[in-house]
Amino acid sequence: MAEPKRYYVTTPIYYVNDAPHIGHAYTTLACDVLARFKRLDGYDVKFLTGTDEHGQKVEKSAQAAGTDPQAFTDKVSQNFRDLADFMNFTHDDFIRTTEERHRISVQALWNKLIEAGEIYLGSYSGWYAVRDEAFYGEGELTKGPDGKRTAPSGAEVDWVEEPSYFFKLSAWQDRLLQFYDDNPDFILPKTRRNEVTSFVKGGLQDLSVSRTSFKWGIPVPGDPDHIMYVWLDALTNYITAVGHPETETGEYATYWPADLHMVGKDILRFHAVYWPAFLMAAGLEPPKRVFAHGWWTNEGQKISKSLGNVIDPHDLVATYGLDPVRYFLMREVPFGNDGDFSHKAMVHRMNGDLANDFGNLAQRVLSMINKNCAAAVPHHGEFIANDADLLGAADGLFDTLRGLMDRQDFNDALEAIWVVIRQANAYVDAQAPWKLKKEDPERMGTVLYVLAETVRKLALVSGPFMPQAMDKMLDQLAVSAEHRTFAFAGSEHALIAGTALPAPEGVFPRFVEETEG
Ligand code: ME8
Repeated sequence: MAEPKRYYVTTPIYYVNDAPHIGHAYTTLACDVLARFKRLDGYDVKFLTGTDEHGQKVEKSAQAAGTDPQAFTDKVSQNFRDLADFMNFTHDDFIRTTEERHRISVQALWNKLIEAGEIYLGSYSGWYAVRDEAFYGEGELTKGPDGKRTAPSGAEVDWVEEPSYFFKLSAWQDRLLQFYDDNPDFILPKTRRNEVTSFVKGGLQDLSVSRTSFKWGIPVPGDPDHIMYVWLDALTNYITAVGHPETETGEYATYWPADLHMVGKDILRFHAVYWPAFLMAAGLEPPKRVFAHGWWTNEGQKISKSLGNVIDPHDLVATYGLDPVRYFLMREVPFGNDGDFSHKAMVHRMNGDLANDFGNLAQRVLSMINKNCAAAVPHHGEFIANDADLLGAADGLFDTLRGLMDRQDFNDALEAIWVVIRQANAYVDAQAPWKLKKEDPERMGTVLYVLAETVRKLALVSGPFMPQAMDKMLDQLAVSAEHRTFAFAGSEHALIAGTALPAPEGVFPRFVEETEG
């Protein structure tokens, strides 16, 4: 029997200490593009996002805002939810770690770890960075001229001494290395995989998994003076959302192990080292993949509140429009690398790739059909080699993209689409349908038909990246809603000659700089 086509993809759950910015939107966007792609390809998809609401960092932010943590998290979590709607994300679930389903799941996981003998009580004394919610060894820190120590991330650390439960991470070194060996694509991109394996080869310390010096967290079962370490709490969201602790039936049985945890490179260690160790220790399967993407800067500068250069996705979309922003973020840098946001690069993509290449292709084809073919899909005669080449290239995109999207290679996926867009524009120039109107109207019909079919395929395959714009393009080709999936991509579902088409309308606006005066 064929494998059921299922796909479970997750975003990190974001800390509710601050307003969402372009970095958060980026990670969830990548997941949204994948989720949409897989759905169009016939998969049963579960796409999870949400907010990470416990821990010292959130507690401190609530204090600074003069509110109690629950009211604070309610408010900030809603901002993340609103952003997801604003960005047209299609998550199936939005989890909050303050929900009851999550408390039950985390406490159940804790009990499994206790039963397995993987947790013991001791006391922690060492460095802790609230900003990263992470413990650091002395050797990892840099001492500044003022004597203050900072973590590799730049976060300040405090000395902490408190009773604590520990997870026996040190015992997992060999089994983790074996797991990475057996699953060569567990960590992508490859360079990140190497970083993680050398970290694990360097030796693992037992991990402190409870705190006693503050209260904002999930209590340790049977020892409520302790609350759970926020990362153990947070990571568990991925199984809570599929119904853990129920593992035999329901969504867990259907979707776990997750196909992909998408994360930024800053939190790879938690996902690729701690999380599989927790799961294996509890007798649960680790996820299939963790992809760590790169970091965005703004006009060459690190994005930070203190520099005042945080990019609010709302502003970006107000300036350029939603789909151009979605396109830019996925196209501008190879996924996995760091990227720089600049107005110049954004306008270049918008006017070059979108308005000139793709927009112009669709606009030319649709207006010629509108004028010369009585605003209906033209009839076609025999196809010649050039026609078949273009149609074949457009057909080939679906398989090419399946391969690239399975490796989260978004920018090459878009490049592959643009190769066909450029080929189609070259075909328009070479075939010059406007000249054929008098000389050979049947050939004109064939050429415009080939082009309309190509645009249909281009719009279908680009839909996950730019859903609204591509829907608009498919509307103009009168493709019915149920035919907008990859199952209907092939030529056997091609446009039907004689189908009336609405008046063409540009899909991609050109960005015009405002000039003074
Ligand atoms: O780490 N460029 O939450 P967080 C690209 N709660 N991506 C960026 C970015 C930037 N400049 N800034 C943020 C946490 N991100 C934990 C996660 S998961 C079980 C718990 C994205 O709010 C990127 O995905 O600090 C990064 O990993 C994430 O936001 C960190 O979000």
